[in-house]
Amino acid sequence: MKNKIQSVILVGFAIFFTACNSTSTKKLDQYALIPLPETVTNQQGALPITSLQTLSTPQENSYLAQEITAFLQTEANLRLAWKSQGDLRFSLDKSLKGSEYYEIKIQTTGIDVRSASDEGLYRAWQTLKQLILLADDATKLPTGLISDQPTYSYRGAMLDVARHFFSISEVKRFIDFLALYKFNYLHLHLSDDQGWRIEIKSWPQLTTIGGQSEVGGTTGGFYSQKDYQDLVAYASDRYITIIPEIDMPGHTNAALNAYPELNCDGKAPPVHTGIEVGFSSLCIEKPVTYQFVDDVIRELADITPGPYIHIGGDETHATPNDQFIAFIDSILPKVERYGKTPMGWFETRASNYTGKMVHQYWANEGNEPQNVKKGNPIVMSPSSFAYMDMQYDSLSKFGLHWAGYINVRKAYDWDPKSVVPSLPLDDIIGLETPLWSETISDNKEMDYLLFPRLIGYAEIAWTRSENRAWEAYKKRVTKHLDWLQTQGVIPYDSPLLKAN
Ligand code: TNX
Repeated sequence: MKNKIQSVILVGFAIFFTACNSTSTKKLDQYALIPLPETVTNQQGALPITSLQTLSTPQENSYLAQEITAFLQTEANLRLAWKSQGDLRFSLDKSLKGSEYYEIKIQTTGIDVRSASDEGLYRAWQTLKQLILLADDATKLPTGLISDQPTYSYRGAMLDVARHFFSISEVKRFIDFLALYKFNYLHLHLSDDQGWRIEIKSWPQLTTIGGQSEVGGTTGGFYSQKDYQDLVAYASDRYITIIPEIDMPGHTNAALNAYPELNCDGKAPPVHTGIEVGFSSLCIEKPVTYQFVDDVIRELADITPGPYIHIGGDETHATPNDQFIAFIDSILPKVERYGKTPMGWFETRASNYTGKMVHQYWANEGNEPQNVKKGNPIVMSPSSFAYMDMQYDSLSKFGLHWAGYINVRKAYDWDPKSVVPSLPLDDIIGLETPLWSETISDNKEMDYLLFPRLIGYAEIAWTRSENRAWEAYKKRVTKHLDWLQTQGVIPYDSPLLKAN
């Protein structure tokens, strides 16, 4: 009997301790944050979430304040009132270095977030958001300090809305994910052989005719300039800059179909709904081509507040090389004339343009052209590591595999500065992960290619390479996938995340 009582007491203690442990707040450095911050320091104690009653931000009615208020109401049932010295305080501190550097101090009485810029405060808020979303016990937060900053100033993703059209709301949903993972550029591939997606008022048939088609023969679509500006503003609230791309002189069948005069023979080629590339070219010799390019760049620059316009320039197999160089040399100054910095795929690196431009590396390895201009910034999108449209493996439902398969580990285990050692590494400003859309046409199909890989690219772009390790990342990304599934995302189910 005595023994029985003893064991009941022992079991009771065991249950009590397990219960305590499971409700005790996990330490700050045990949270599955992605991208992993530069430093996380634990302190004793916890902050009860309900003690957050008031919020302060540099501007009372900013988008930041609205996002915080709405999020905390939905996720934690808190109704924060704005106050100049709130319990949750976001403040600008010009003594801090680096434009996106931020510090978060969680104390038992409140939270202090500081950065030299509004952008830094927004990135910090994404970290806090993740702490709340990933908490085991959502009633409190562990105390401690986080200080953080990005490795790269350019952390981009690209969406091809030309092969298949994606609606404004589909793109906004994509932007929401980019924001949560601290991306700061969204490159929109707005034109290709299969469709032209942005209204150009001086050349209306680009969209009334060129916007109607897409891969597979289904109906495409296009953004009015107003739609596009709405998207730009939505991204800009989240400190994401939109980079519009008009791909030239190749990848132009939709424009050539809409305006026969842009063809050397004056005849419109048929609509293209397949996925072959490299057969179309604007007519390099005709003056009307340059009028067309000028109008397109001018209208695009007018509705694009960001610094860059991407002029494409890839895979121009239908344009003789000397003509290609002549064309690129003559259009890059137009971008500059309309107040923007040109960006181009790596083929444009052979241009004689002497101004500043950004080159986007994409080839498998070393397609460094002769006559290279060093010193211009490079964005890394190596196709065999960074292309989200590559299949994970031979069984993948969507995607292509011309650059090989990219499983979740391969997508994570590379570094922009070591993947192509022959490049001038100091010129590399970051990475961009493109999502070409030959094989996908809506959010659901897109999610399969995006997740989990997008999350890994976010970490490569932000977190220092010495702080990144696959085994630890694997555990963290699993938590994110659990959360994403509660948001309706069906990610690709990677066997690599199950293996020990
Ligand atoms: C190559 S990469 C392309 C695109 C295709 C993509 C498909 C590059 C600059 N051009 O036109 O959509 O492959 O993976």
